[in-house]
Amino acid sequence: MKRKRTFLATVLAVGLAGLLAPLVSPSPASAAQSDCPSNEFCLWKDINFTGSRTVLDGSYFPWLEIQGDWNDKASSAYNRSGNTWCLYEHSNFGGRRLVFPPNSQIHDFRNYGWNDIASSAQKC
Ligand SMILES: [Ca+2]
Repeated sequence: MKRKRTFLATVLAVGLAGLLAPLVSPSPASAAQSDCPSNEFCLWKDINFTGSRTVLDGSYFPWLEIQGDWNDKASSAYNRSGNTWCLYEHSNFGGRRLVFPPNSQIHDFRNYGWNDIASSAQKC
């Protein structure tokens, strides 16, 4: 009798795990987004926080190409910090500006006319 109850409990546990797994598994997009460390501002080369990622660990980036081929390449960003960050169209904070309030994100720069535009960044 005890054995049968254990078997039933196992079936129920496995069944529940199977039902809950899709609810707790992060989607690929959110998994990539969560790769951005806390208190940092992160850029991705592709939309939806995919492709190569860079962490702007600091506060002042007049030439994004110094980060490693990041000039005119960013397509999504996550500001996982309490600071406001700005991206700029040109190097040395020139041209148009795209503002990221604390804890904000843009999953597709195309929606803002900013795909592959950013050339510099800083806390602003
Ligand atoms: Ca540019």
